[in-house]
Amino acid sequence: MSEEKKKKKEYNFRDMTTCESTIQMLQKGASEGVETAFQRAAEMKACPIGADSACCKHCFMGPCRLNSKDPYSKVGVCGATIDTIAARNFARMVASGGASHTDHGMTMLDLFRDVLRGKIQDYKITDEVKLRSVAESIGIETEGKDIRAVGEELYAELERTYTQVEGEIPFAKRVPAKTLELWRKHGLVPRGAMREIMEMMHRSHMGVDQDYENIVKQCSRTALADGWGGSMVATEISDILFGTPKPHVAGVNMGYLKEDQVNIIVHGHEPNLFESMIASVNDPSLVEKARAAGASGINLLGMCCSGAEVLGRHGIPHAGNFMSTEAVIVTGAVDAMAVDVQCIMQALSNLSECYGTKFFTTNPRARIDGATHVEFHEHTPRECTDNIVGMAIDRYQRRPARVEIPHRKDLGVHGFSHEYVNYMLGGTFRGSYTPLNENIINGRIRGVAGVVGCTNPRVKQDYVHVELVKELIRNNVLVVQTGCSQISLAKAGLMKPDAAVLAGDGLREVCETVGIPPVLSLGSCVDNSRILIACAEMVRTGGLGDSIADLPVAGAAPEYMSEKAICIGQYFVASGVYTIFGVTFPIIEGTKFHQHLFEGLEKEGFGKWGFTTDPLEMARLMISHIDKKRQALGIMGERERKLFSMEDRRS
Ligand code: NFS
Ligand code: SF4
Repeated sequence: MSEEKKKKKEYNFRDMTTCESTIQMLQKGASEGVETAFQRAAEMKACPIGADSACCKHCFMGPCRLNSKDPYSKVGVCGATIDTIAARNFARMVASGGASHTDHGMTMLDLFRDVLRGKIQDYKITDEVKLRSVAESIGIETEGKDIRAVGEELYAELERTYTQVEGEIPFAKRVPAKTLELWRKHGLVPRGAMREIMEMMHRSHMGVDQDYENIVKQCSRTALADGWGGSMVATEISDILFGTPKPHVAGVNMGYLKEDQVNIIVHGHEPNLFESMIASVNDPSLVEKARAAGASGINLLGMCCSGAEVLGRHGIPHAGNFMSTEAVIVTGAVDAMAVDVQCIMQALSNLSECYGTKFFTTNPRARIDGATHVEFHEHTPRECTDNIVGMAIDRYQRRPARVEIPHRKDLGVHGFSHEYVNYMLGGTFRGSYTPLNENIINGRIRGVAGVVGCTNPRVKQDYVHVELVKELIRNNVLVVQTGCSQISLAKAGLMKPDAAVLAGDGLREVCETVGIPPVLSLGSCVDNSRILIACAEMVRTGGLGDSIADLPVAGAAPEYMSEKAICIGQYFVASGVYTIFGVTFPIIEGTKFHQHLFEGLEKEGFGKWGFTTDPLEMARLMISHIDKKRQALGIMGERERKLFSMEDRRS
């Protein structure tokens, strides 16, 4: 299409997103001749063979592509079948997604070690109680030892999560016995993540593992090294260093940008950058500098996952999820955007230039053409973040005239954690999951659903997340959330306690008694590990079966886009959870590989994968699964039988 035609093409942004602020900015952007991923996705038809995962470029006898319509009619030059090709492609997504989370976790662990040893002064151990409890959870004796000694032992143990050549990773000790036994039987208990990811890459090389079931085993082992390994380390160490989140009211949406202040957005995943930025924007000399430049202050906001972490930990406002990261630049009000790793669209660099926003990369792993690179070092973090604040102040003074800030601000409760769930239901002295389990057993709460993951321009932003969650809570399913999905629901107002009116009677009663919203915000995507811990705790508490696979729970990533999401899905499935994805699934329905992921694994005692793009169908599948588990546990009361009828509810 010619440039001319492209500019004239009109889009109905209301079909692309339900986020009012994003619509407003897409309209502004269109009138100014800039485009975002929404328009690019409309122009870039997804490759149908790639979408089906029916192509292979693992060697140069190919690349080979099979026939999506008749997948068994052809094989690759080497003879690889559709099952091998799709399983190997899937394996590499798991390896890449798992590598991202585990590398992030390792950065946190490096930081923890150097803080412990006094080599880093700008960060400290904030939550000693958590440090001790994490240590105890993996069998470290803490009685009578000082915090540094416990910390050193914890560090040495957790390092094994990545590096150990043989043996089980430390957090395997947190896995319910029956689930662990199943993993052992199938040879799935992870060694160090480095080894698992290496083996996964090896096995998916040309001419190595060509048995889809065997490939899936290593997919599970690699993914478990993320969920119960790298991601769990990222969460636990971040809590120890920066504080375990506690619920508090905090704001989400672009309305938190301030016309008369220097606006700085941190977008990415690793909380160390963000924590240092918090210190910088509160530095009196920098605040004074901003005032001298005519601003009334410095305003810091988060986006994506590190934003979700500081939203939960410190109540720093969050500007929006993944599909709003470009739209927010279009406000013209962002003086600086600092990014680190993961989910940073390359287009942000050019777009920032269009609006005069200063765009900074900070991590040696992630440079972007056109961005200003100010490298972040944990030993001297303020050098990076002070520098960025200074340049943001300069830009404030030269802000373009056409600034437009959407008004919308959405308050909600954020910062739930496994520790807090324990406390809120049981109280300080009898903290436990017993009340949660009891409410599940008596049917007030039908089950628990994790709704997580990205937003994706191939589906209407936020829409699937919100409709799915509304349907779940209406059916008394308590919803826990992480990542970009929780930002979708925060914008929809479901993280306010009064959203309990949207819940079914039973869930509503529990929420009103405890004073919580029916949708709990748990943090970033690595914080999906909080959901694993909660599942393990529910099993340990008793009455809901012996393994995670027995629990009346289900998971979904209805608008996912990243390989990290695939890895998360695989570790939930391997842990025993039915996990449904939306948008698209890289597989051909009806192939043996498909049957294995979507049915076979469950027969072996694991969870299983599901797929649908329709939020109500997704809710229905999750609820029937929850009911199937309730039935097996013998806790299917009259209440559920009645609620189960969708016909009833419709009439
Ligand atoms: Ni999760 Fe975080 Fe968002 Fe998706 Fe990206 S920010 S790690 S991958 S897009 S939820
Ligand atoms: Fe083709 Fe086989 Fe090479 Fe893949 S590994 S590109 S299927 S020849």
